[in-house]
Amino acid sequence: MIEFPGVETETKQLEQFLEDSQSLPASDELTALQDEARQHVSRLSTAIGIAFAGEFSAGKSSLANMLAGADILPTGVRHLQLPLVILNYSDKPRTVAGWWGQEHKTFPGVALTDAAEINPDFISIGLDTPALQQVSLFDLPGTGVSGIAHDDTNTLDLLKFVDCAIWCTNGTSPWRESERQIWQQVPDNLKKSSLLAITHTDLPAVQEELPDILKRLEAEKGELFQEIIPIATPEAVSALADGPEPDFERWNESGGQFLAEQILTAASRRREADLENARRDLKEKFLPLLGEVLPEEPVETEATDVEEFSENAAPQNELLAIWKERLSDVCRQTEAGDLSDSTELLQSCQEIVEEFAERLIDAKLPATGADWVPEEFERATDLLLLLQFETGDGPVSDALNVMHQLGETLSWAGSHP
Ligand SMILES: Nc1nc2c(ncn2[C@@H]2O[C@H](COP(=O)(O)OP(=O)(O)OP(=O)(O)O)[C@@H](O)[C@H]2O)c(=O)[nH]1
Ligand SMILES: [Mg+2]
Repeated sequence: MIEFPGVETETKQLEQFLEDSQSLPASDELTALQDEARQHVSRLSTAIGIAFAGEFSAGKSSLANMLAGADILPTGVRHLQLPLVILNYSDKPRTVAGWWGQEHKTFPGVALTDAAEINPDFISIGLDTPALQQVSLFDLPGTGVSGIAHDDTNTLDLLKFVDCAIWCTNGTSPWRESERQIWQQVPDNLKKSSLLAITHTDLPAVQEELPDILKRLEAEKGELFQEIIPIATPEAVSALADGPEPDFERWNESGGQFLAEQILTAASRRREADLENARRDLKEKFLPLLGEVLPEEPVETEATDVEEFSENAAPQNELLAIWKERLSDVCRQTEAGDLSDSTELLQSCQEIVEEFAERLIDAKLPATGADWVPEEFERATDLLLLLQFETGDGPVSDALNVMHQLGETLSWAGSHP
């Protein structure tokens, strides 16, 4: 379902730094750098947090359930009063009732009612759903007119724990003044990676008004949201549950597909930013301390730079040589004007990665512990496909980063003893 840029290469480099730096003379500066490296490792191993926020009964829990692929969160007006509920990954299903700054209580399995009875500040439910390894879903209590949520915990405080938010607004009375007032106080960088979901668009009255609603909200959007997405949640849920194969047409029409894609995009971008930060610190702070330097970063501009960053991937090995050859072809085609737009460039990159994903299935890689490499190429294929549906300069620059990262992976996996 949701695929992300791999973090294995950077995590390995950070762990290697932590191991190798143990032999350096102790100093406060070294301890501070090691702490920073540990923070990067922790950040890269933590799922991206996605909040579902909005007023009472806006449809937050229904959407979170849909994306988790499970009917875990209660929905409807009469449901049990709940604090923040987090759906995250766990090998074995378990429920934790948590309090800020106090010891938590754990229940085996999904035990929402038992956990809610002891009045915790938050409840976290661990499920073995693979997608939750990448994203955690935060179902926030509904805000009222005052913007105050359950237990006086403010929505704005809870939003500090997440990387992206989906503000759910009920299409029957969308984007009220009370919602606007809360959202305006959200930090700008969260706004940039957040979506406004207009729910209940399956209702005829909402459908009728939708063109006007969208016109008004698009005019107001500005920097408030990355995207505005109408969604008919019951339609999307039943399209997914329709027989052995989902009903893709209904899934599309309900807005489910676009919403899932946009969440994926926002979350992948956040992960890419984490990776960029880790790479920068590795290159500028950690590795120079050990006398090593990483290959240069890709230049984040146009297609003609592909050749430039392919040059930086060293040392030579057979797979890497073919990889460089393919990238040079793309450069030549770009320079000759054969790739007329960014979609064609992204398609060419996707084809190359697909070819390598296949080559890698049977390849015996010389590096030890390189079993994850074919999977990284598989994931990159999906990501490059998704980037073709985006607009603007961002996708090309994201694709170049992905290609650079894969080149580094091949450089390592194909040449180490
Ligand atoms: N027709 C229709 N009903 C919806 C939609 N989304 C949610 N609902 C219904 O609206 C009611 C409220 O949905 P919830 O998902 O519980 O809303 P919530 O925002 O989590 O509510 P609170 O947690 O109580 O604040 C439920 O009866 C849902 O079945 C939608 O897109 N269309
Ligand atoms: Mg709810």
